[in-house]
Amino acid sequence: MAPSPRETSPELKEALEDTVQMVDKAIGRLLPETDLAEAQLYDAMRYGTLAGGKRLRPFMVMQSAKLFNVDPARAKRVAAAIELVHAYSLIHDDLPAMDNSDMRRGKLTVHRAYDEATAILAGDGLLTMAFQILTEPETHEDPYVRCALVAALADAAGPHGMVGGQMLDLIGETTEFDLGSISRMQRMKTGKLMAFSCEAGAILGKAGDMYRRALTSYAYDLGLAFQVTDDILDVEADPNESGKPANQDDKAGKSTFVSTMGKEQARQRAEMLAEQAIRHLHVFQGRAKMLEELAYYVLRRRA
Ligand code: GRG
Repeated sequence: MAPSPRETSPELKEALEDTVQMVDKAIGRLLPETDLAEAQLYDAMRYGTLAGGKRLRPFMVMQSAKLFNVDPARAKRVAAAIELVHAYSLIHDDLPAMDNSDMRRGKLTVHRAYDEATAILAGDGLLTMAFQILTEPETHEDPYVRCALVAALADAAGPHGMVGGQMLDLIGETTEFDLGSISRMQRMKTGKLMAFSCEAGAILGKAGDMYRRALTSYAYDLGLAFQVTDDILDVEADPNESGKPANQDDKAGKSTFVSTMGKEQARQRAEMLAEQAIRHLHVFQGRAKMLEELAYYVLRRRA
């Protein structure tokens, strides 16, 4: 019997596992153990990036790159760079000045395992390294492509994207947000980096606008479905599964999709967004099966 789209197919499971291994290997190579005097910085960077994490964004890069026959060695570098940016965002998000979290991925957060200053520097180091990777000729022989990758990552991670979204998230602790404001905040905070992850393959493959737009539209809908699911998980997750405490949003006084529309409607909204995300991929005429399945996978996730 063919697996229902509500179950993870063996192909997706294998592809996700392969991505985890590939990213761990790539980051291990980028951040080797060292006995330099500043070794603590590298240890904290390794601690914050290795062992744990679903590697969803690298998966999006690898899958979108495949659609345009991009050399996987190049795609891997971009995938690793995006994961470094993602890891930096989590390390800084966990800091006392932000979410003040002790646990992430079932282990102590970087500032609790090391100290606050080291966590700030580890995040800074990861963000900076990501851009360095994109500028290197091994990422793409065409400097125009490298430049386009740098510009798109800066847009996704900076004030127009993740950093701006994080500011709105903090403002949301003291201001009531309506559904439109929550959606905009999440689009910037998590959607933009996912959109870049999907678009990266198209940039590397010098694909046309129609394909780039299809991939970013897919990612924005998937990103929102992911975030609505995150809000549901926050109220019902078992900390043993999710690796972090439950009800953090409510404790921080944040308006979420669940607090504004209720759990059932939020669940329906997530399903609707996942289906909408998949429709954007129709331009690939069935060649983007793994990305299609990923849209349902984010709804089922427990961590
Ligand atoms: C501090 C600049 C700065 C930005 C932080 C992305 C972000 C902005 C904060 C993350 C906080 C958070 C828990 C958001 C909910 C959605 C989210 C991004 C969850 C973590 O992403 P996953 O599930 O994580 O892909 P793993 O652990 O699998 O890598």
